[in-house]
Amino acid sequence: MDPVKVIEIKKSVFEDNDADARRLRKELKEKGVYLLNLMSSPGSGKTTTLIQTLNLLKDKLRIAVMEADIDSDVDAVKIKEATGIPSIQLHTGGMCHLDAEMTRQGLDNVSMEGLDLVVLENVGNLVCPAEFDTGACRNAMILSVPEGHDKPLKYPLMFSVCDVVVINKIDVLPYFDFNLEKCKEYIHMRNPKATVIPICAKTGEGVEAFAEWILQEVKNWKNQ
Ligand SMILES: Nc1nc2c(ncn2[C@@H]2O[C@H](COP(=O)(O)OP(=O)(O)OP(=O)(O)O)[C@@H](O)[C@H]2O)c(=O)[nH]1
Ligand SMILES: [Mg+2]
Ligand SMILES: [Zn+2]
Repeated sequence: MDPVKVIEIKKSVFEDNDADARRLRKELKEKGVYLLNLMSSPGSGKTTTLIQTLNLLKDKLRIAVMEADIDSDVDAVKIKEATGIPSIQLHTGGMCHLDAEMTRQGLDNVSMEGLDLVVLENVGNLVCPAEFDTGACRNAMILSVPEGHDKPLKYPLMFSVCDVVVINKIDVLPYFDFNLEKCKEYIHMRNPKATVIPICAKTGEGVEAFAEWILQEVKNWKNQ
């Protein structure tokens, strides 16, 4: 297998990230490529969830993945090996989030021709990724059971900017005092319209609902 491409992202010079993000969204619309920004704390299961989900979608959509991390290429390699989907690694030069210009630098290294969907796995962090619009069409996040059901109360912005919240690692619910109903209530306090999807990325349980959410999103967006 060819080694994955590793892109060293440079710090942005743009002052107005919101304007830049709007510009990027418009360009993506013109190209017909839907960009999904996936966020969560480190280790909540972004890469594992993507492997399961993209394996369900790869015959229906043409997909590429951008894995953002401070260092290493392990996630891009995992995606490529487990799904066969083209995947590149973005190194953020120590930055703990991506903004629109940094996302654009990544997209410049993706062959966009004929593509339907690019998934950006953002840097694992519940705080500043939520503060920077990447230019994505939608934001998704994963909260895993060991993190606790109170996270929407403590990290309000992350939950208010996400259209879908995947609750991962439901296989370990018996070992934690995680209250799924309370968690849904807290998520809806932050974002009444958020879709909540409980899954176990390890076994694939519930993952088809997330795949279906993405598929419908891409279809609706293309028809807009
Ligand atoms: N028990 C259990 N473990 C899981 C599940 N999903 C992921 N894991 C494990 O959680 C760990 C972290 O998973 P990753 O998919 O690497 O998490 P990530 O969010 O991509 O991590 P970073 O990219 O480092 O932020 C791995 O050891 C996974 O095997 C699950 O549903 N249940
Ligand atoms: Mg990962
Ligand atoms: Zn940051």
